[in-house]
Amino acid sequence: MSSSPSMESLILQLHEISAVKFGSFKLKSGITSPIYIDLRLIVSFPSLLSQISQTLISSLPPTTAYDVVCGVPYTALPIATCVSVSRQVPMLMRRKEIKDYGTSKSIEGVFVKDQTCLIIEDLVTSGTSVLETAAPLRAAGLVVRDAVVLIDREQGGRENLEENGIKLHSMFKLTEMVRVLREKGKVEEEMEKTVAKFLEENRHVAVKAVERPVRVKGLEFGERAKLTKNATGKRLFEVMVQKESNLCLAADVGTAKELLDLAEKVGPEICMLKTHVDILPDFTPDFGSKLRSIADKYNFLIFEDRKFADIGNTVTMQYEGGIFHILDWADIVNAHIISGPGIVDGLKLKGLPRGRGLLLLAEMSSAGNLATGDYTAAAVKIAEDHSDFVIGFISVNPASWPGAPVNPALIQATPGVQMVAGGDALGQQYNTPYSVIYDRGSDIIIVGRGIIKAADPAQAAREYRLQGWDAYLAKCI
Ligand code: S5P
Repeated sequence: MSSSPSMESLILQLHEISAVKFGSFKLKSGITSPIYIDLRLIVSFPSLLSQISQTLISSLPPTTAYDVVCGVPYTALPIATCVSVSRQVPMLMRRKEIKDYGTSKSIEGVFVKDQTCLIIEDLVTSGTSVLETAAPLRAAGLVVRDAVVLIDREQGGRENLEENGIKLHSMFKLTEMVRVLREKGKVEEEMEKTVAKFLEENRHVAVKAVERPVRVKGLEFGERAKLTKNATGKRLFEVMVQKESNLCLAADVGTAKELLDLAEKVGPEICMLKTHVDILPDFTPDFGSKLRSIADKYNFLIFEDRKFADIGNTVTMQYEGGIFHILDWADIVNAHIISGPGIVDGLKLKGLPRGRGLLLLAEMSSAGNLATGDYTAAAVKIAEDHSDFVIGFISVNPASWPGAPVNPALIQATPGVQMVAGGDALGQQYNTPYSVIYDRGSDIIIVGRGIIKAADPAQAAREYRLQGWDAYLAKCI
């Protein structure tokens, strides 16, 4: 196959400015590559940047329809900007880090739900960065069907994106680029062969490492429901299957009224709603029964994130009494194990006769937390010893625990989930739904601000539910 003169000229110019180098380079993945491409340099060559942008957009099939464009941060941002300006197509920007102040938006720019967004990228290897940009765009209600890229490294990105409903269009493939450079006398035939061999040997390495780790087939939730000894644990598994949802909403809003409104909106998408009842200034004794009737209507469980941490005798009183009467309305509560197994005995005394369940905090999502190693192992031991009442764990990476996966009767629920990995200003650390469920071996994603702060929380919840459920299904195959 021969390349057009304009394409050849672009390839030669990229080589000329040293955006393409040959030798021996250690990549981020740890692999040593004979070719290195650094397209960040093109911002220093405005005429080349402009040519690339024009050629890139012209290389799309004429039938490709889009209302807005979005570049994958950061290298493709100037390319997307040039496309936007020259074609007069509005652009959106995806934040790599979500701010914890102001609007907390992950997408900047003006758009309308159901508009189609074209993703622009410089280089595709596994396709992960395109997917990381597509996820928040889709969560915001945009349609993403196509991505256009300058260079396809032919290492599985095309197939990976296809699986996620995105068609990849590339200006040229890595092998074409090297062939042109060899034909023009810029590289030796020997190097062309070395690159071809490297590509052959590493064709799907990136996808395997990033997206599809080899793993043992997971047991389905329906099967696991039969293994659990606790009625609430069993019900949670069953609700997940009935609603095809492994999404728990962390309803950390300002008032009880807002919380009940949100529960009405998001109810159809979730298997569980998590409260922090002590943050609600307008709490009234009928809060529990109001939330319960919404939970019954939409078939989800209520989890009060009380994080009990005291001695057994004290927690019995905290669970049952005070202003909140948590025992009366929460199906599930959770506890730290810092005080030892007595805390579980105390909570069980009150909770088990009412059919309630308990989650133990085996790990935490915040940076620098101390719930690691032996502490996590102790939580597993306590859970096993009380599996009539303990239904599972708050965890972060249960796939990494010694002897993982632990008892399949126990449920793993993981906070610190957003469409884009990152964190907030106060130490919270986020992973994506896919990595939490598929790579880290959890069952339930707990999502707060990713949904609450979205322009349309119901739509965002739907998107999280679909992603969480897809990842669960992938694990069962
Ligand atoms: O380790 C933890 C345990 C919990 S339960 N880290 C957490 O973030 N949580 C809770 O999950 C936290 O209290 C909050 O209610 C939710 C995460 O909210 P987000 O807004 O960061 O998604």
